[in-house]
Amino acid sequence: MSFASLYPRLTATRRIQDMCGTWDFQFDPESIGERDGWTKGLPVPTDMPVPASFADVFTDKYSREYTGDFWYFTKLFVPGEWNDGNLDIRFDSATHHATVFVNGFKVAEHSGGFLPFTANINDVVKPNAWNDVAVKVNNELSWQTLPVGEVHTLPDGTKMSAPYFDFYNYSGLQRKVRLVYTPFERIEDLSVVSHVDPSAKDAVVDYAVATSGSHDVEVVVTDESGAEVARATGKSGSITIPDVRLWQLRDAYLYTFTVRILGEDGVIDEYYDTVGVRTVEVKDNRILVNGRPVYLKGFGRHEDSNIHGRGFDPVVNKRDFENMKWMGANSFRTSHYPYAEEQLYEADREGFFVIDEVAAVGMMKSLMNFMDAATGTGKQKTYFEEESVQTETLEVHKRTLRELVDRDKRHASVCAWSLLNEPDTTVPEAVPYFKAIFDLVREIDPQARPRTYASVMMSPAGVDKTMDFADFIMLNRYQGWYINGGYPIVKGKPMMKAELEKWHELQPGKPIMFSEYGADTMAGVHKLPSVMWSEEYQVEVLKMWGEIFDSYDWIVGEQPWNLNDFQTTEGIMRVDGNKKGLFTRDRQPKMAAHWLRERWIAMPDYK
Ligand code: GCB
Repeated sequence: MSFASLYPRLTATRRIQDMCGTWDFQFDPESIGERDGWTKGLPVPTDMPVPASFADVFTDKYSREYTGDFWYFTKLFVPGEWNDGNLDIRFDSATHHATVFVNGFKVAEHSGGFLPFTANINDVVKPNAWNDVAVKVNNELSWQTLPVGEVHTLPDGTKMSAPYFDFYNYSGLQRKVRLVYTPFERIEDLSVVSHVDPSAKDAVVDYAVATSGSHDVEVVVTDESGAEVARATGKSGSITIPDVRLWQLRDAYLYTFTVRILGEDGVIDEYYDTVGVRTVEVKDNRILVNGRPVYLKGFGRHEDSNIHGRGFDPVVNKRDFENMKWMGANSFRTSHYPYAEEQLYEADREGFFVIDEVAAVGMMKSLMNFMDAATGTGKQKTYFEEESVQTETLEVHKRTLRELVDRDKRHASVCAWSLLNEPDTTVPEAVPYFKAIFDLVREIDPQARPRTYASVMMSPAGVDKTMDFADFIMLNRYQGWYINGGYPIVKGKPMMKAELEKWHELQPGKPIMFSEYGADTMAGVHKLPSVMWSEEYQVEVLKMWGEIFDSYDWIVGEQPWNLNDFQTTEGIMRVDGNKKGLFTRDRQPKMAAHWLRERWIAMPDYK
């Protein structure tokens, strides 16, 4: 539990000052910035928008591919009347490692590029004056970073990123930065757990509040019209919501929980968040929301767009939701890292089932390192056998999972956790590692949501050693593309069905869903008869998968790869990025989107 996990809110007692905009920016390839006083200002800065990834705003290769330390700098005016409380700078993320300095003093350090952290500046701030804010960021990948990768050095000494994953290593201050003022005695955490009895009119929500002081709290629940429906006092307890309206798939309803610390002279601190009342569980080959079996239709996605890179863009985000709704989708996976909180709030409001994935991607032999594969250097490396993975990486993974659950645990849309994407689960060394992270998530998630991981094709049923830990099975499979692509596609269906039946036999009672399948498709390429990369072929591949899914009633969802085309590291397998999108990178539908839309519109959200 940390204060950073509370999304910044303006309330009767809290203030927010937006720090987004144009910052100074400079690369620091020799890592001399700290020694040379860059914390007080950058020697030769260029302008850089925040939030944004830095890569695609530049026109030269060196800058786009830059790997190493780089600095952001801005001046922050801090209102003097805020000196009677806490002042924290809240970074919604900094990718991948950040050290924050205010007026030359180091105030925070954080690793992990997709989760928030705060820097308390009380001891160093100059009130009613301009303050120096410098952030040293580093985007190097290693076996101890999530996501996993390496740094290669070119003959001239320039570093480059070698990701073990198939998306561009965008980095920088890619989400919002804000100054947050809160009272000294403040609300630091809120968790909620719903209990739904489908035959009852009321629902009970257990809550727990953490504060930094000893005063008591009250919790007031209001409905969407703003009318009070329930209240309670005490830092933990149960609230009964009469005539409850549940949060349902694609039919969301959100209550607001307002928490107040009550002092002798009135309210000391106030915070609110939206809460959807719903349960989620796995039972008898089904995923149940409020006791009803769901069928997941949706996508693997990326936070990725032209020029912005992975910089949060509310306009692109809105369009993605509109496209998903147009498709008849009801779900998505945050492949392959935690998404901006704004996305989860939108999913809460729209009633989307989110599988929330941590950035544990690339835990795999480098045969699947797309960079190495593309350049033909495929070195055979293992992962879980390494001692440093079992110690250091495991600790990083656990800390990141704690931060993820802390941040996302209240969201009704967050219905399941994905703890890894495509790890090598063929080796016995994966087993203790999996046990440690799966046990941890069960222990720290108050809602005990189902846990899973995205299984890779090289770890099929019978070879995989870790599926016992997953509450439901999630498969990434590429029959019709990486296997049996083109004319031999006819072999794909029987092979996949044989594997599926084996999973069903080995893991009876566990629902199975597909979190990836698809085909690279160049928008505008049409071929009769179809060939790989044509729009016709993408339809053919999706049709084959539809027939597979419709053969078994224990298949509970389909999420093709990917909602949109997206940027990757350059290489012989990628034409300016991955083209498996149902939509182009500028968010227009390919032919297959129309076909899939017809299929999905006809399928109900609940089975
Ligand atoms: C996968 C990965 C995903 C890739 C995809 C592909 O299995 O999980 O990150 O982009 O395959 O298109 O190769």
